[in-house]
Amino acid sequence: MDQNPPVPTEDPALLAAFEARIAAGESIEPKDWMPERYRKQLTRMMSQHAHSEIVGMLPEGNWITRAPSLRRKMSLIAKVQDEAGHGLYIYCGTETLGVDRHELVEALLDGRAKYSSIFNYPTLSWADMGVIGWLVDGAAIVNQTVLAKASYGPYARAMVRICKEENFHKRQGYEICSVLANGTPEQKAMVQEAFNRFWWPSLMMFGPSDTDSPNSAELLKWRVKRKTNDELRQRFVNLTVPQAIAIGITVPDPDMAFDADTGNWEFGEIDWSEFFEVLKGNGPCNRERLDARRKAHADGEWVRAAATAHAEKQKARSSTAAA
Ligand code: BYC
Repeated sequence: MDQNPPVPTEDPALLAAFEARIAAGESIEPKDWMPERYRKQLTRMMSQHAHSEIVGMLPEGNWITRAPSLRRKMSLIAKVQDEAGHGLYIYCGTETLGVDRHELVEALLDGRAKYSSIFNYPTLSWADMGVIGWLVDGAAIVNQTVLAKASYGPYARAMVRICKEENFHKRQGYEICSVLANGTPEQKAMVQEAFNRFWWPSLMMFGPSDTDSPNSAELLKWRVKRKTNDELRQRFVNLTVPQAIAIGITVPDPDMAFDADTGNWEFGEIDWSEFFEVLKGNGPCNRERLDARRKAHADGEWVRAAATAHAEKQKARSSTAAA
């Protein structure tokens, strides 16, 4: 892991008191003093997380009109709607750090902000809806259950609520996969093919390996992160491989093997060049995702204008009444 980047000059007494609170396991709340660097790191991480929830609606939204039954359609609509709720909830969380949500959205739309790499992959078959719920929400749960113990109170509390919903998402995804895996040979092949496409990108969701993660040391020191990227990735693999075996899915990794000494499912080398290409904007759907968000934002302009006009009218009315 890299050395911590230099912390901007802060009042040493305030900094020491802050670090003592963190060490004592106390929760940091919006009105508490915090180092600028802590505020910056949280803003970065929480805004990326909020963007991921919003962009994450697109791959699954793509299948709402093609869900194979009313029941499947209802749960997919509910899931996509939940993701919107998570995004809005986390944007509210970032506002407690004193940032303007509109600036964050601008940064997403003009391509300056990051969002999770996983949402730059296409959804090619109905089985992808099952695999996303199982693997992507499954990975999110592993990551976010630990973030629910993060030192920043509003973020930690958001994670508690979000994880409850993610658990439902994961179950509905695994159930779709289990039904397909026990279905016709074509259905079984479809779910295996979807799993093959999403397996490695799901492992990449946890971020670069610990030796290449510039932010981890600082985030761990301030107990925003409580586990490293590699620790969480390994936990996800250990949980998921037995689930795959249970429904007859093969993990597309010839190096996958159980190590009885460590209790870990050891896995092969991740193609980090693919990950960094996706981060640079060169994934299969990066351009399409941003275009879709820009269009949605432009289409919503009249709603924002109407809401602003309504708020101004209300304000004018109440000041006339007060006069
Ligand atoms: N994708 O120093 P590192 C969901 C970036 S949505 C893109 O290890 P850190 C769902 C990283 O930002 C779930 N970028 O960073 C929604 C950094 O770049 P910057 C989304 C990535 O912060 C709909 C650089 O690489 N979850 O559940 O210590 C449907 C170096 O990385 C990724 C969250 O956002 C990536 N995968 O650790 C279904 C969780 N990985 O910012 C499901 C909150 C790394 O320095 N975030 N980068 O330019 C986190 O837990 C952490 O930020 C990460 C990265 C583990 C992602």
